[in-house]
Amino acid sequence: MEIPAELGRVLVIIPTYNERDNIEGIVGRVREAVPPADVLVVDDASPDGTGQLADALAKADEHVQVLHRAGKEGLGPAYIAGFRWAAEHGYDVMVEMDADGSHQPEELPRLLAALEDADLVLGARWIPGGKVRNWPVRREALSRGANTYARLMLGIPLHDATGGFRAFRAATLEKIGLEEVDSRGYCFQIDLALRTLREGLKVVEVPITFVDRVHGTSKMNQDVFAEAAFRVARWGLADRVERLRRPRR
Ligand SMILES: Nc1nc2c(ncn2[C@@H]2O[C@H](COP(=O)(O)OP(=O)(O)OP(=O)(O)O)[C@@H](O)[C@H]2O)c(=O)[nH]1
Ligand SMILES: [Mg+2]
Repeated sequence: MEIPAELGRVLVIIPTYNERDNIEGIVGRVREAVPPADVLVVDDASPDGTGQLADALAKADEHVQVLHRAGKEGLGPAYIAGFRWAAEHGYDVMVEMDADGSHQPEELPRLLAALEDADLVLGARWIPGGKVRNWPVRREALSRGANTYARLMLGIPLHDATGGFRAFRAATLEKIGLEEVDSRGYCFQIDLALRTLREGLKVVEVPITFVDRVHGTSKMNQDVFAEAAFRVARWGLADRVERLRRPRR
């Protein structure tokens, strides 16, 4: 499957923190799956040398670029820096993808095809056709629970708002006010999906098969979880208060 020409120039943004054993494989798979697309690795000065490995990949392939950041700030700020870089370089589509192999580059053509008729496409695990491979029952329960919580709290029709395999039109990112986003961990994903819906834009979920990481360690921790739980509650409550104050005419 090719990338629909109508979409324009596509940049696949891959944030990395200590992904030494994953970076080369994942970049190679992206290049093979969607040859016209470019890749931007956004590395937060990984102590394990991921940034230098990425530089070597960039040197060997003009479709690959690296954005080095001074230190670990979390997923959200890394993506925002990547989105800015993409806008400055004239890309029309920005894709989010993890470095650890959980998101399969071979599914990119399907995500991009769906973007022809959407403003944001979410790769979704928790819809018919979506799957997870090798995930412990505990992680699955946590992710399903978090998504149910977000759906009910925020009143949004999404089934996988926490996932990080997605494709935005550049125009979508322009409209949703990225400069106000200060979420860092998982809730960054919920935050962007919510903003897109509130702009009245079209969000489509496409089933994906999510594969647990084989190499490296997770950056998910209690702080990331608490940030998401707390912020989603705050956004949900703020929305309800707002609706009470401004009754529908
Ligand atoms: N640049 C940057 N990348 C990050 C940061 N935190 C996580 N990442 C990357 O973001 C992607 C998702 O992080 P993961 O650690 O895989 O998080 P997760 O998928 O919840 O956890 P796993 O169970 O390990 O899969 C990976 O490519 C990470 O290397 C960060 O602070 N800065
Ligand atoms: Mg992961």
